Amino acid sequence: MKKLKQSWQAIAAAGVCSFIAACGITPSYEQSYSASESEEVIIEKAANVIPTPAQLDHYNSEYLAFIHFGPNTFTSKEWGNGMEDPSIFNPTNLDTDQWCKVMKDAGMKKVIITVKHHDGFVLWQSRYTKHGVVSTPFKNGKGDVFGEMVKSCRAEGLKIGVYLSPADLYQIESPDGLYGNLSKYSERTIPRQVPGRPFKDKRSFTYNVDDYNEYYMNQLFELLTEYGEIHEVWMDGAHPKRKGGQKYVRQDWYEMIRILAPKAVIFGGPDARWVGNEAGDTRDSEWSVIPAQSKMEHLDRRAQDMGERHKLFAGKYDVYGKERVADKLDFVIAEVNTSIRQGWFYRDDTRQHVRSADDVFDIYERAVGGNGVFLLNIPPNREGKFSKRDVDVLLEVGKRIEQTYGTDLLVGAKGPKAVLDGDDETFWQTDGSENSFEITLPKKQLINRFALEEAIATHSQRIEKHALDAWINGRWQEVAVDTVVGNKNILRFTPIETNKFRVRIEQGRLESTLKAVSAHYYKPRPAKVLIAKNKQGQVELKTAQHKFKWKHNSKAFDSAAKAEKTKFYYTTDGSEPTQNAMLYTKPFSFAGGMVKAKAFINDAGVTSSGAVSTMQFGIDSKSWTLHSVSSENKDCIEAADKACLVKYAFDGDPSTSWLSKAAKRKFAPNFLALDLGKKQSLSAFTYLPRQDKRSNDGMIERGSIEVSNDGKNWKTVDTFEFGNLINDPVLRTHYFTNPVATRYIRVVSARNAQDSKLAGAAEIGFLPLVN
Ligand code: FUL
Repeated sequence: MKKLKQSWQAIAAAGVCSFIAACGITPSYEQSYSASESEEVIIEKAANVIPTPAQLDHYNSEYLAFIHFGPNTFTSKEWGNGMEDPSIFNPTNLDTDQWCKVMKDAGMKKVIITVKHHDGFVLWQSRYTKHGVVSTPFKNGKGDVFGEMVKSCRAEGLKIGVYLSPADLYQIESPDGLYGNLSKYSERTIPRQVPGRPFKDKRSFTYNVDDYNEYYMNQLFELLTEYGEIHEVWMDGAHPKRKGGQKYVRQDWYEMIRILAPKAVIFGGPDARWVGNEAGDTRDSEWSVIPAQSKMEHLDRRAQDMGERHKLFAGKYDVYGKERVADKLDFVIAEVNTSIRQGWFYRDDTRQHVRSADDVFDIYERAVGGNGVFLLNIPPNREGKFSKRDVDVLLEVGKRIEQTYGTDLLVGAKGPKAVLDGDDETFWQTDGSENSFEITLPKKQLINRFALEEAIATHSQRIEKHALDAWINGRWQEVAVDTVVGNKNILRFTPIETNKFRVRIEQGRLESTLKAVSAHYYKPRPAKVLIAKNKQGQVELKTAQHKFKWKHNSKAFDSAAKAEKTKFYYTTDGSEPTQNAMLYTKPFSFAGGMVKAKAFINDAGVTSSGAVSTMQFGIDSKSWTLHSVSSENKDCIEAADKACLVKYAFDGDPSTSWLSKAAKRKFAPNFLALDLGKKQSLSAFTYLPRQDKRSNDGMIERGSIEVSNDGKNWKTVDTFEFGNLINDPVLRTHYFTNPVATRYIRVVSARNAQDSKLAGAAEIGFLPLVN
């Protein structure tokens, strides 16, 4: 076996020809290419796309905090409309010291804040708009939320990023708004000088821009020059609305950012990308080297296989299901972004679901240990603080990260020095014949996590398949098989006791490298309880399965899991389940309402409990009948099973959905009316948008609820609004202002996401009024 110990400076000095199969292709931040090149050349190029220093730093940040704060915090909306009165923004006790201390203690390294969300409201004292903190009672209009946060976080050593939404509803909706105002492009100086507000930074730029692009760049200038080093600029791709064919001069934005914030990565641009969902899901194989386009408008990728060989060979990439031709291979890091709460903004401290520590830790391991970074949103409350529920989870996760990954159980082990010396510049490399190595620990250890890191800084991401064996009962046994590694891959498995590991690289692009490996132990906790209705309509409690990506093949590994004596306790009155609550023995009938459940394990007299699971069940839809519907798209060709029929909106199956035809007139909107069988008392309307991702049509963003006692005369009792349905198509709940008692109920759509003419639903439901 050939073991290399090379620093990357040495490689540069030696020239790359000795390290890659063919000469001519040198490691670079991007490689131009086309599908007409041979597969061999394409793979060689892909294996030589490396991250920039800013991207490496981004990877090292690993666990990032996201802060969504603004008018929506005070209106409980996911998306504002830009016309909110700024005076509603009034945090009574803004405490950014608390945010930053908690984030630091939680193990986070960088924080990104919505200095401007889609509503256009700005959290700093911008020279270029009054729609922001300057027009609020907060500190008599003199406050600077961003400035305060920067100060607090610098004190904790946290890096800073800004979310500056390109979409801007205030600039769209207000009469003198700049967004899509059809202004002429002309040479303009950035920043535009404003009397009485000189800049300390005397640099300036000239760009050919229209009013809105100038506005956006002026604000970038303020943010990137007046608050110290900025490490990330976050450009969200969502657009609740567009106007006037507004285009963005993205390449100019990027150019200016590179100059003003050379250490920053640009999200939604050349450096970092959305993982493709907001639920904390991760890909099985996350490739950072992907086909791209030099003049890319916006990087928005949901395809699961975007970096796989066949995608590279095809020379194409998908944007919302549409194929574009690639002209380069680029290194773009996946950011797994999700919220600790249901929704991105704070709504309340009673109903809004907060993720458990188990859940957050699980996402952390899949994201950071899946060649990505983890961006977790914590929305401050109306006081301007993190609520206790969020703080408790964050600190618990921080503790678990430290306990698990703060100790490397391979310390003192024997094996290739390059992977054990903690030196980022040394690495082990396959040499074509010997593709594995062994590690011997000083003594047997209990281990259930094994982390591997490729030398991406010099050798890109190359491993396509690898496996881990452990010496158990006198022979090698495979404990994990996985695909890519990249920056870091964490293999998770049921605890094993061993003193010897073997790492095997099964497949790679050219010769693959590893610069570090480490082993860890995560104390197993009682599993999460899954609460769901079975086919008979009864509530069933089950143990949620860990999302381990591989299947081990040794029965011996199961014994620990089997020894777990797990019992489920549950409540239906909203209280926290304890061992005095109801003991689950078999599926039970339930008329609707809230079920909370928790697993308890009694092991040798010691009791441990898992996270609380909560499930809201609506009233039973079995006795409902369709009263009327505006239209159903019977010819729908999107699914062979005609998944567009109206019955699918209340069949209990989230994978099928109703899709209407286009509404004919504004005043004849799409609707769906139900006969609930008998008069029922309801507290909320629940809406699950289509889940199939084939198109964004048919998601009801705004609408009303009408009721009737005779099925003929209807009365509007409430209106609802759901933002961000396309990117986050999870179940939404609208609690009625006043409880509703009715037999007939009608859901009327007033606006569908992206102004689609079609309404639709995967599931419509109603929560019962529980006294
Ligand atoms: C989405 C936005 O529309 C949400 O409001 C949120 O900011 C999320 C991070 O990105 O696309």
